[in-house]
Amino acid sequence: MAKSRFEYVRTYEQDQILLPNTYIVIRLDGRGFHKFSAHYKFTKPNDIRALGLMNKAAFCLMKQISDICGAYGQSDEYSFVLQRRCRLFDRREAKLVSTFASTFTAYYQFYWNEFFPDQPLDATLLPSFDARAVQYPSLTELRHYLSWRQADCHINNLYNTSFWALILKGGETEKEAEHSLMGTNSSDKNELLFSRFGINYNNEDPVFRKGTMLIRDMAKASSATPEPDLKDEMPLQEKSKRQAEREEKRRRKAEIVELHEDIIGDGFWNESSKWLS
Ligand code: DGT
Ligand code: MG
Ligand code: MG
Ligand code: MG
Ligand code: MG
Repeated sequence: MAKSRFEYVRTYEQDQILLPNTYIVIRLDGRGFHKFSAHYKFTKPNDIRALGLMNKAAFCLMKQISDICGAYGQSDEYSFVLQRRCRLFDRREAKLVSTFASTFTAYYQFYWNEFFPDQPLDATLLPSFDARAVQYPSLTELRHYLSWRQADCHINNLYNTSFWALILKGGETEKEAEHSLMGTNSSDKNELLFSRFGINYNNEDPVFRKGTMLIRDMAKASSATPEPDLKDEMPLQEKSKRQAEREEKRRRKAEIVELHEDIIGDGFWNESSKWLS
């Protein structure tokens, strides 16, 4: 095809390519959800509808993009883990983060009515998400990354649960509640919840305490369709292409499992080979 004389401007485009053989994590975070959650009257400290909608959007993104092996969400954020050998969009950073953010946002808006039937979205305040990509060289850093996000979930949730109990059950003002919690550690908050409000923090909904981990369970992905043996005389390139297609098919078929459990300790990571590759 003939090129126009304007074509040269393309050379000004610069693709940032993410490093090969690293775990790519793409974290999305709701833009201005402090205001957004107040506008749509999210319940405090946690709104199960809002979390359900986040999980739905994340699940749909995982269904659509089979390179995602797992995802962890809490509050207004979701982190998506790509397989180490992922070649999606030739690992172009801008293409990855913009596609993830816009696709996730599209699903979030599409399913809004299902989770908030009494509160239609209003064009003056629509949900949107930012996105960033981080690369981790080994399983250790990936594990520490996900642990960091779950620890954040725990710390915030314990604080918010205590804060809103003091206000909603204890009749304190926001200022007073803030003052009451000043300088308290975790066990102080657990004790306060129990002695003053009869709340055993450990009995709170795990989706609030632990967040949500979605894994693509490859162990359950039966290679249901028995593949004929690849012909020995087949060219190597053709062979690996066929293998990649087969792998892709398996990933698409695999069940996506939703967990609300500890992802910091060894238990979860001893089983990680079934979703991480
Ligand atoms: P950003 O991310 O810099 O654009 O600003 P924000 O306002 O989104 O800040 P961020 O992401 O640090 O904090 C999340 C906000 O969303 C925080 O103010 C609490 C709110 N939020 C998230 N989930 C819930 C919920 O289930 N219920 C309520 N009431 N608020 C929530
Ligand atoms: Mg922020
Ligand atoms: Mg946010
Ligand atoms: Mg956030
Ligand atoms: Mg295009």
